[in-house]
Amino acid sequence: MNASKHDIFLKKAKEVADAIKEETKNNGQIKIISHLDTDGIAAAGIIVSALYRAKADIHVRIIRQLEENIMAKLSEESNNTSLFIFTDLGSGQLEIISKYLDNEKSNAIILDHHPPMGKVNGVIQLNPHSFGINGSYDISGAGVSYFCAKALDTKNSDLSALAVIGAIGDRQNKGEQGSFTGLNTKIVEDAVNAKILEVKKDIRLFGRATRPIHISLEYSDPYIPDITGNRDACFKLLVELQIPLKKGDEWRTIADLTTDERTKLVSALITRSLQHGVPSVDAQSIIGNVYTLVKEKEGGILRDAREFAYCLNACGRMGRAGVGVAICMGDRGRAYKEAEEVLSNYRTRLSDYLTLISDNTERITDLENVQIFDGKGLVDDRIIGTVVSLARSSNTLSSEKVVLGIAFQEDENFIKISGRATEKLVSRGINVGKALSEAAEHIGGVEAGGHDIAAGARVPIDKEAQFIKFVRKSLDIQFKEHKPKE
Ligand SMILES: [Mn+2]
Repeated sequence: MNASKHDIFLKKAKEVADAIKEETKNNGQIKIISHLDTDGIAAAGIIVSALYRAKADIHVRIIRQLEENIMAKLSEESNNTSLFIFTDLGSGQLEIISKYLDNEKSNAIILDHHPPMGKVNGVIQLNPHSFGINGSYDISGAGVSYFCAKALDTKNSDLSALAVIGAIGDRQNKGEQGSFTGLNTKIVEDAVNAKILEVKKDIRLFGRATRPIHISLEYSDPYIPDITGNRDACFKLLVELQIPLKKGDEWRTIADLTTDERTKLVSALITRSLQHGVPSVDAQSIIGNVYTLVKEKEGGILRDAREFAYCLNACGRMGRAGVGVAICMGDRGRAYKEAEEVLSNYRTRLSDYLTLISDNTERITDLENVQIFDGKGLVDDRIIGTVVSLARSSNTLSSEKVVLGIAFQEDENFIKISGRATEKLVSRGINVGKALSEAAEHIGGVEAGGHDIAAGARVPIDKEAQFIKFVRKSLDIQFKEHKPKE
């Protein structure tokens, strides 16, 4: 059953690739428009690499959201464009695209995994949802782009690792022990066969290959009681377990641990979680699949797939998406250096913002099921979602509620509202994307989109109160309908 769904999807990918090939023969300009997050940048990197190899004339634009004014501008400045390719976005904005697309002059192809909204003619769309394939977990925007690139030329199977990174960026590795499901497993297979990716079981902590062990523990995800967010406790635990923190002058990383040390650390972490009432399955999830990009520099920022994903995200959020795309295209010279700088600036900015939230608690509105942080004039709209999620790990915001972060958009006539749930809330049935979309339907001029765990909306400033009222109402109903399981 599954196989046939996949086969039909792959057949469609071939059709779409043929349409792109046809276009490259006409020597027209191809404009690629992609989303600002990890998955979007990876998706753009894949398609740009594939088209660059096919010697096409390409332009790339990375955007936060495909809003009507952006689409209007794009079509205005695209006199020579014969083809638009939208990656990791577009399916939710079919009407906007068709409204501004001049079918006489140019075609449009959408490679997306967000739920399609509406129907239009004249737009070619490759989307897992159209084939009954789950777009939240089984394939990402980068994955959809990858299958299209591979259908264009089998040589492009070396771009598979980027599709794995995109899927990690969208947190799709939610199978047992951090494994992938559905079409994503095929992509992992391709990357392993191409000898660019290695999958093994290890401690799933961030910064496995780059950060001191106690820092990896401090930033642990999954959450470990009394460890996550508590640097002193992390230090103490390692001393107790007699695990040396340094080798000579250098900090050791998780990847440096001996087998014995690893076993000791894992069992201590699991024991601690269990003692604090964490369900066994969750406690065990500290061990799982880790994905290593074997051709990248050891100890570097791109060696671990999760860190590679983090790096692309940082590039997008810091307004340096171009650096991210260059990294995806294989630039390990200038772009790599720039990415290292972007990462370090990003970390500083995040910690500054966290201080800002705890210094401005009067901007937090605490409701029964929702917490709202008003970051207008304080926090950049590209980063507000990350900041409110992070504020949970330092307990400034609640992990039991949906959090909404608000920031001004560039022109201050609009605000960005980022909604974040948690895995626990999602497993209960809470869906932030649904709440924002429902509210948007009630109020004119709002554009909303996203997933169950994370979603965003662009709201005219004078509609803020009204919009939030609807979001709250929708979430209150969800919380009532999906009571926590005992
Ligand atoms: Mn995506």
